[in-house]
Amino acid sequence: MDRANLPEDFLFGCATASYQVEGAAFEDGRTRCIWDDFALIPGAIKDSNDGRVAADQYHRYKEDVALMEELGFQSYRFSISWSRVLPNAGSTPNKKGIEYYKNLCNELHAKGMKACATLYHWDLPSELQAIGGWANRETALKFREYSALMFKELDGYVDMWITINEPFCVAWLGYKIGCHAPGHKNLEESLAAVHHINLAHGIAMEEYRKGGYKAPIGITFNPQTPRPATRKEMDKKAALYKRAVDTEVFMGPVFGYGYPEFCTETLGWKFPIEDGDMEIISQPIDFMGINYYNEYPVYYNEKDPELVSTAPHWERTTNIGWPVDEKGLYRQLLWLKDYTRGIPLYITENGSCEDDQLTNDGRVHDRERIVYIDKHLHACADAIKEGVNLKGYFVWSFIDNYEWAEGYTKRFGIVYCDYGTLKRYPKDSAYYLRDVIAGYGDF
Ligand code: IFM
Repeated sequence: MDRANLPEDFLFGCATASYQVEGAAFEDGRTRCIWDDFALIPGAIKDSNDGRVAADQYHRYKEDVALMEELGFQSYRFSISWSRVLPNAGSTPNKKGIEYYKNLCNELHAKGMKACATLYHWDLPSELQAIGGWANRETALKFREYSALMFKELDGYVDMWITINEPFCVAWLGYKIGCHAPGHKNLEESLAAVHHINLAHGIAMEEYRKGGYKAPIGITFNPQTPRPATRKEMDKKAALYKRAVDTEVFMGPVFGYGYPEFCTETLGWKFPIEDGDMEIISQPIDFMGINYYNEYPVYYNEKDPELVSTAPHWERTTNIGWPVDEKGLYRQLLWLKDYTRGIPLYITENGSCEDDQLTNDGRVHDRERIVYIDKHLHACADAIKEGVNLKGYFVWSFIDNYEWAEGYTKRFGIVYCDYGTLKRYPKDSAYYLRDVIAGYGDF
């Protein structure tokens, strides 16, 4: 990718999330979160593993930031562990936990990088799950206290804030499909979770604006924008239905469109909305984050309650079974340009899961990942040419990590983590991205 195809101020970053990389799960006052608990359920995690050690970034953040600097990254997106800074979901801040994030930001700043912090990337304190988690409105109210504390403590440290990462996964995977913590399969609970995660975002926004803080703040979605498998009207409708259920149910309220009619009228879903909620959720944000990995073709399906079934696709699949479809990103960005009314957009995650092998020379030759990233960067450049206000790209992930229900069986990093020694090995894709950022990545 020739950097000249992208705007001069285009931001290049790399991303991770607390539970996936930090480790130090019960050190310095951090208490349990729902992934510590979910990992104990037999069969919940492919390799029965948990995030107790992960990539051990809690102890190795200096080494990691130094490597990011060597690779030329301009920003690091990480997330904050709620139960590290407010143990037991209580009201007494944990100084050591807060200190960790201050040190991380200081380190990034010392190396000339921006700190991009996500408040919630799925590691809910266990105590809040005990009262129903996101199905209980109280959890969204507790988010006020947590977010207000972070804004106050990390003001001047964090350069870019993200309230929630992928509400889709929190509500649908956690409460309807059940493959993520807390592992519930209950429609009513999941509808409550949808509304409360949306509300938590709005509540954090309210606190942020009240505090008069200056760093830009937004939210990250993983918009699902499937394509119709055929030209049939019903397949075209199916693609829109799926987009409504998987995407607009979260983005709609944030952008002031409310819950999609397909959900409220056709499916008859009831969300536990109280007076004033929709105003709280729809306050203006400064930017939106997009996590994009794939696009699927869909058919209309009479039997499915949501009327959609996934059609076979033709593209190469990555090691997690996802089709590689950079044109899907281009199409999605053009749709988002109008839907978000032109606000700044960032790709806050994009990357590829590959069957990485560490060779005897300490290298990982992950050519497929390079091709994947390169294609998606071209899609970004093409979208920018069409007027999409895309401001940056964060690769997922900086380092191999705990891939949720897949445990450590799937690798997304541009840096290889040897889970035995915790030694880091930059993969070829890390050097490819270094060259792109420096302006020499054309191939
Ligand atoms: O690892 C996850 C991340 O936590 C959220 N977005 C998708 C990634 C790959 O599955």
